[in-house]
Amino acid sequence: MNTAKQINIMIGLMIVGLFGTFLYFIFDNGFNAFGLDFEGRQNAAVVRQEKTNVERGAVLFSLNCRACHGLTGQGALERAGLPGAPLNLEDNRPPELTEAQVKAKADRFNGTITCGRVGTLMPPWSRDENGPLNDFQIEQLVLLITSEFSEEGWEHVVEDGNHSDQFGPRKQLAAAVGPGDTTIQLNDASGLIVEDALRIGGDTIDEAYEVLIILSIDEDTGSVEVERAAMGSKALSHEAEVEVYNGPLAPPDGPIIGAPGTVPPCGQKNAEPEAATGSAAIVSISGDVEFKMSDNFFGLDEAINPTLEIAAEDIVNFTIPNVGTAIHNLRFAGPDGEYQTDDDFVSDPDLISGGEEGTLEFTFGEAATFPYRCDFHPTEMLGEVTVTG
Ligand code: HEC
Ligand SMILES: [Cu+2]
Repeated sequence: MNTAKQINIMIGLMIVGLFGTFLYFIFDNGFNAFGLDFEGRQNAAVVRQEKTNVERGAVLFSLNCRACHGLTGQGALERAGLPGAPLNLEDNRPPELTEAQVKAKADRFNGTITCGRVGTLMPPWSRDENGPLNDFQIEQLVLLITSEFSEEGWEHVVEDGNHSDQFGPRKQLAAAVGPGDTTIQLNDASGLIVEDALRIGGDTIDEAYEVLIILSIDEDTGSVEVERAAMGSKALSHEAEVEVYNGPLAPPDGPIIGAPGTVPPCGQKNAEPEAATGSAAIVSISGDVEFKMSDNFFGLDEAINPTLEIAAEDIVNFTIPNVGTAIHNLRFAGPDGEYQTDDDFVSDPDLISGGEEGTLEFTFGEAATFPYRCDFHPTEMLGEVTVTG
């Protein structure tokens, strides 16, 4: 072998070696160029870790948070009267949010879960505040809400919840149920308890469910007398053989965190005493009106939750800034006096986060009186509008 050949072989081996190192580098770090996107070994590990944490957050949520925030994490959007804020929202995660926005939300949610929220039912969860969860578990819950894998996480919440709400042995409807029926027929009515709640439907996030309260049980025939459309749910039709679940738990009705006279956690400001001063005020409005939403009341100049007076045919253009931190909205029941019906007037958007602003154009042709409210705080943020003829 002559020297020239040896040199050629050496150069060849060097090139092979360099190329191998390059391949390993890509394998380790991932590669994203020329429109190619290869997830490296390190990135894959990070992704796997995040998915695992979201999943753990889902299990924690299903154990601790469902009574107030709902079985799907959608709060009042899932069922009227649930006190917890909706958490399962596109607004709370990518791609809707940029990385910086996700970070800001995550910090705020971490603070809320750690310390609770003054003036609401949201309790403090961290060990430092005598709650049951450690910092890492709180971080996993925040990831459930704000991760790019949140959607899978919420599906996991529903699956996990359905599993734990299953009766053993499983219970099913023995016959179809119409929305007006007050007796349902089960394959097996053993083990049920009068006054407990049952749930029918809700197998997936998008499937609505109804809550029924047990009034009496006939174990021999499997027939159960029920109160329909309980706990803010609506009466639905149910097919034969669908699963009947146990629960849900009713949300507790107290204590309010940092209520006047108590010490608020984490040095939060104490709840503002109810600013009930002008609550009976009647305010005549027309044209452009700023109707503020605070935690948790509507404010128009000095008046709190005022009775609004609007002349028939007048057009009122509401600007509705949310100057609080909770989610709010504005909904007029419309002339039928019922919420969630076709003649409602609802703010656009129908869910306004803290710091954001909505609008609503209101006009109605004849004399009428009907209520308005915030869907998320229906017992605190409410009032009436009188359209004068
Ligand atoms: C006793 C009822 C209750 C329970 C249980 C509960 N929450 Fe809440 N949560 C609330 C209420 C009420 C609010 C505040 C709603 C508002 O501001 O109007 C809230 C607010 C929040 C917020 C802030 C949302 C936002 O958009 O500002 C987060 C995050 C949250 N809860 C997470 C959790 C998690 C996680 C759990 C379970 C570990 C949990 N909550 C358990 C009642 C509850
Ligand atoms: Cu509100």
